[in-house]
Amino acid sequence: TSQNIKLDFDQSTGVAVMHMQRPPVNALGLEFLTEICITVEKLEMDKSCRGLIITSSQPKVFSAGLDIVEMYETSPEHRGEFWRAVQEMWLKLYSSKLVTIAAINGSSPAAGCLVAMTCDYRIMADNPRFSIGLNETQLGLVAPFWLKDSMVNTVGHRLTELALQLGLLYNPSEALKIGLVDLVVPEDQVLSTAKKTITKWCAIPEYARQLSKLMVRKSTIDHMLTHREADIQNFVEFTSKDSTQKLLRTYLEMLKKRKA
Ligand code: CO8
Repeated sequence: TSQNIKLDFDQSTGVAVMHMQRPPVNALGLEFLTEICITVEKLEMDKSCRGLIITSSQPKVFSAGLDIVEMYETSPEHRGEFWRAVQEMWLKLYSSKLVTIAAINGSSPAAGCLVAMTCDYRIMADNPRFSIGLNETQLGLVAPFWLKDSMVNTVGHRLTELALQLGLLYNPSEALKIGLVDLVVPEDQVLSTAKKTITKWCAIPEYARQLSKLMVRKSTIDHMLTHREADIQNFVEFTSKDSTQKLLRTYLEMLKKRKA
């Protein structure tokens, strides 16, 4: 448990529940990303831990994605460090030997969807107001190649083509239909269903399951590692452009206004 994370670890089942609690919308800032990485690392080192459920303490939002404030009017050095942390979180979660389940109890745009897609299984609340997807292009941004790869691995090539270009956000039943989530349940049953489901996953012989997971994901992970530094440089350059900064400012203003 740290500032932005409440961790419940049940010693008897070996399952940890990570509640993201960074008000108001679990925006993934540098510090929060680091906390998530450290939490996952610690759980992996604990031999009694077998599974991790990721969920949100915030009402209506799983995670609003990257904290736009980290990219707006910050130094190139800061943005480089920030992007490395984004990559690190993806790497840690995507390659985790733990069983991971996303209990998506609210909206999950952009990097919120990224967090969900790193998991082995996704369960979403049936509230039609919630949405999930990679909406980057709608902001004028481009998802990195490894996020695109995660999407391809989840829903396939053709649907990724549509989803990424159009920046589509899906409601829960649409997300279920395309396989972006695996199960949709009533809002008050998301966590309990996740706990039931993870028990089944944890009953599979552990070593065989872990090796199988890695086998399926390895080429995607290796590809990211090969191009990691270039990806950071690309992000820093892209976010250094006046045009990108202008987009980010407009988007931040739109978010603030929307509320009023
Ligand atoms: N970063 C920072 N602040 C945010 C973010 C964010 N991503 N999202 C919302 N906020 C802030 C709002 O500005 C608002 O602030 P304030 O209280 O000061 O006015 C506060 O959080 C609450 O927001 P809302 O009133 O909008 O809350 P709602 O409950 O009505 O809605 C949503 C929640 C649906 C999550 C909504 O806030 C939303 O749609 N947010 C934006 C989501 C989004 O588009 N995120 C994309 C981020 S970019 C990303 O993750 C990946 C980029 C990778 C490519 C980069 C290559 C260059």
